[in-house]
Amino acid sequence: MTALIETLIDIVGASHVLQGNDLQAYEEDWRQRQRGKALCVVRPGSTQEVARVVKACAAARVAIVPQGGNTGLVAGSIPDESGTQVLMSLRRMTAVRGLDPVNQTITVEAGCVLQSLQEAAEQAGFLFPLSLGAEGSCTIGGNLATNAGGTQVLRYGNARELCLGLEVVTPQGDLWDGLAGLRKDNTGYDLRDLFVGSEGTLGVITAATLKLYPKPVAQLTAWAALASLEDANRLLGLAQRQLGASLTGFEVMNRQALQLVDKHFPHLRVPMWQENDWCVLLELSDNESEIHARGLLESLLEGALQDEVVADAIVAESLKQAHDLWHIRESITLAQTQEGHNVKHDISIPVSGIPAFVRAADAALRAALPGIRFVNFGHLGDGNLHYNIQAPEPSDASAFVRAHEDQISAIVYDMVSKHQGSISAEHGVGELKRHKLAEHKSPVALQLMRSIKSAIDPLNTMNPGRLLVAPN
Ligand code: FAD
Ligand code: 2HG
Ligand code: ZN
Repeated sequence: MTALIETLIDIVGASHVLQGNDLQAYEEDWRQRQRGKALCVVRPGSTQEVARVVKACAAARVAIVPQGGNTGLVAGSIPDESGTQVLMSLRRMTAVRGLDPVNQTITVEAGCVLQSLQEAAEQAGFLFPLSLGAEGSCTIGGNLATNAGGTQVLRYGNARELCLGLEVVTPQGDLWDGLAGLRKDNTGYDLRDLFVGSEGTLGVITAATLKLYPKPVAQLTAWAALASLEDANRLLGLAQRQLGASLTGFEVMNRQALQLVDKHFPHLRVPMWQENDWCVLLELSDNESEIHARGLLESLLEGALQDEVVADAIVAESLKQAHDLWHIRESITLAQTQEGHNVKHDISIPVSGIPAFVRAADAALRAALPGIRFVNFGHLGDGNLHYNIQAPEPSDASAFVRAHEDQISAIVYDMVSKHQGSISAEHGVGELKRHKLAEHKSPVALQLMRSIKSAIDPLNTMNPGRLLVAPN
């Protein structure tokens, strides 16, 4: 091991090979659910350095765990507890390599923070639409490796749909340059799509070419209160019919989610949560004018109020008010963290089935564990709900999660399967859900996934033990 560390120091320099006890930020997951121990943290500064590090680790049969912003919610970016894995942080690789305004693409290195990428696009008059609560610290490499979703998927798609090309270092340390920003390319298996969503198990993403969009002329945000998820689906249908592709976001939040934001961040002044079971945040992007956009949104909401689909609604009067409303939505995860450990389920169901799913899952869980709190929110337009469970009040949240997580998740995931859903809509599988994946994915799908893994990474050195568990 000492020889490997000396080789790594030769490649990236002594100041970029970190060892010792002060590696908590790299070794602990964002939710503080798990902590591993790395042999060392290596911080390459270029694709060539990544390739040399991977080659050296492969020669020594040492596993690599790639890490971007370490904001993942499934503990996929931290090492195991063995102290033998090299944690590779991509955070030094932040360059914007180029922007092609005619092709409407931008090429960036993997460690570029999502917000910096959005800003680089904006400075050139474009929109890079991927948007999520962790955008100030997650990296585009991590976004692609998890196929991240967020709040604009309804209109622009998830990270996969925004990606036109990748540069990847393979587990053998070879470089695949697939960066050309082609919108059409039918030359066999789609390698790009294989690496997107592979959670560091097939190689290290070092750069990407991504789609840009013209910046909308106007963006408006509305907040509406509703009595039920059925009404939320009705409003979604009306909005899709009346606004078409201008509808760029449609988020739901239940009362308990907003109550937690109100409790932990009272200065955010959450509207309408006390009197209503559900609230919706809607975003409209328009290429004509703000007056045009406001007219569309107001007529949608007036109709919905008249038909009693919504109980109350406001349209943000200024950019600041819109930003404040989005901030409330993006603060739910943090409010849940403040409240204590919780059980997360990032599920997807066909949109039409969401109300029935929530009714059935709520009833089954209430019967099993009276007093638990349902913190539900998410991207209703994508059929993606964060069906999260918080311990009853008052109780020791960590002890509750330790004692009941498996029981709760088994009930929820069985219900998801009954509703033809997925147990991971956007966060990925990582360490936390790999056993659940093995239970809920078909044997044929799992076998195909294992074949791909062993063909590309026969030594199993890329993020081993994540995503897939070995067959029994
Ligand atoms: P990390 O956490 O560092 O890594 C995630 C996975 O990708 C790991 O398996 C890691 O090994 C792998 N990986 C990282 N970089 C590379 C690379 N260069 N090459 C190969 N593999 C790599 N997710 C959503 O989808 N939608 C949301 O709305 C959303 N909101 C969030 C809000 C908050 C407050 C937080 C904390 C998280 C949220 N997330 C969300 C989850 C998380 O932000 C995303 O999964 C994000 O894409 C992870 O990026 P990262 O750079 O932090 O990756
Ligand atoms: C979001 O949509 C994220 O805010 C986080 O995906 C979800 O905390 C969660 O469960
Ligand atoms: Zn989400």
